[in-house]
Amino acid sequence: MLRGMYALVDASHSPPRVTVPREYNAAVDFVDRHVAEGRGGKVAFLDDHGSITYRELTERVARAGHALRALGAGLEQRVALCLRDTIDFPAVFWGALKVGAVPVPLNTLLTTADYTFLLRDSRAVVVVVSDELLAKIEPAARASPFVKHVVPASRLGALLDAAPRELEAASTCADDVAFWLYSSGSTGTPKGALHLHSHLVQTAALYARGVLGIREDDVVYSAAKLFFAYGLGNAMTFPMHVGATAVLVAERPTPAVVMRTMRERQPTIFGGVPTLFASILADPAHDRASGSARLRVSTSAGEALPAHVGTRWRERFGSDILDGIGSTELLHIFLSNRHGDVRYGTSGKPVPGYDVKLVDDSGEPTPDGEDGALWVRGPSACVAYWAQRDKSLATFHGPWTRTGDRYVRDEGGYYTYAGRSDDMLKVGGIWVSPFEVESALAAHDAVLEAAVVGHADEEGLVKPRAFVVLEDKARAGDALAAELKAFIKERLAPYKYPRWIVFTDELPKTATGKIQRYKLRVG
Ligand code: 3UK
Repeated sequence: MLRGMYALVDASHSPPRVTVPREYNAAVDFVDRHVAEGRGGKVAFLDDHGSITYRELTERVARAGHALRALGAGLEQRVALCLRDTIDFPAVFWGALKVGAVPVPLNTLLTTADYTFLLRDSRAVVVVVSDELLAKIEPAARASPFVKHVVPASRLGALLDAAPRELEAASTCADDVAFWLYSSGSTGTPKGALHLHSHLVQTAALYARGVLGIREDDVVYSAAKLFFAYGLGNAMTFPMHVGATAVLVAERPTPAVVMRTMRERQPTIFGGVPTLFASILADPAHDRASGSARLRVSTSAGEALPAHVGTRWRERFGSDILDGIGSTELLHIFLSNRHGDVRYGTSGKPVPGYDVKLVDDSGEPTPDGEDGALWVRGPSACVAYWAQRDKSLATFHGPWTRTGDRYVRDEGGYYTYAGRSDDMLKVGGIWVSPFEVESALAAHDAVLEAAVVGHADEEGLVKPRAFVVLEDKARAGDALAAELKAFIKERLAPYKYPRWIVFTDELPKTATGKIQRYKLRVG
């Protein structure tokens, strides 16, 4: 009976042929299938505390599904996950999905104010949270009229042990909304991207198998956490599609933590972001010998990988980095470098199964060598943003998604990143809205107004730089700059703070008073 519930993937074609049955619950395909295919004894995940086989995970997922349903998470209702990377994440994510509830992973680095918005916007009825994050989540949960239960991860064990070990999957269909992922908006308001049950197998087949070439004997480690679409694919859905093993680490991925994990776990595939690759390379002691001797390929996404970082990594680590661009909206990577055809400094070529186009302002294709707006079409594009009609209309045009990125294609067909068409910044691979940082700066009583733009650091990677106009010019100086940085770190997710503060007498503005950020970007 289960047979007909799996997606069929024929990876011998380009693009791989993916057939998803109409009646389809992704948890059956990604979790239960492994036991049915005789892979039950294989380790699915290793985390800081232990490991779990596919058989044990199947049981854990079933118990989590029962427990969530008993707590009031019904069909189509949201379950928020504010979890560090441990085995609890896949257990709760798939448990929710299997009973037809909708898991919503949340960025674990945010503030109570952010969570207050996210819990209300998603109307999550259950929140599962790492104990360390409980203090930030609890006030937000209390402020939401929808949350029925907040479950600290430390209570999951007892809760799951008390639940039945077998669970019939909710009879969802391939086009049902399966999970949401939030993406930051330019005004600072996050947008919930709605993804379907069929999307996970599409990204796994087209990108992970078709381009990355993931296999059953791989050990995957992603420094990008599971709550990002990038990490979710890297360390959960991709390895789980082929029955590989994933390494999960709860700690912040500092170069030391990443190198220690490489050494101890010997991954064959590593997923990182440009800032991390650059900071690992900054220490000459970091190389293949002090890392994983089994590393065969790494991936980079989130922002463009500078060419010199790729070439230096290749020299030092004896394997390539495949830079590829993905998005929360498309779920994973749709334009990428590939094995044997790596052009550092570019995002490579379209992932077979996705179409991209570069267009000018009137929607006409731009010729090779000229930059244009990047649009993408593919079978994993989210269907809309939750309850944001205007933003959905501005982004989704029939089967096409506007990425907001500008790209140039050369005659060889390789695509090179050429900046954003809005003011949004990618910092360490994570969105930062200049508007949000400016508003937070303006809340400081010394600040009259502020403008925030991207500025390249010594590695060529963008970080926020603030131009600040003071109420009283005489206060300008290093002491106030340090105070403003600390002020932002306290009020916003810390990665959003401006790395440089420039005091200025006035900001360039249009006749209508709009800040001309582009004028501040130069120099
Ligand atoms: C930028 C890149 C240049 C680009 C993501 C892989 O980053 C991911 O999703 P987000 O929604 O951001 C999407 C935006 O980030 N970007 C991402 N990768 C690259 N720019 N080169 C790159 N290689 O502006 C894009 O529109 O946070 C990445 C897989 C899944 C993802 N969600």
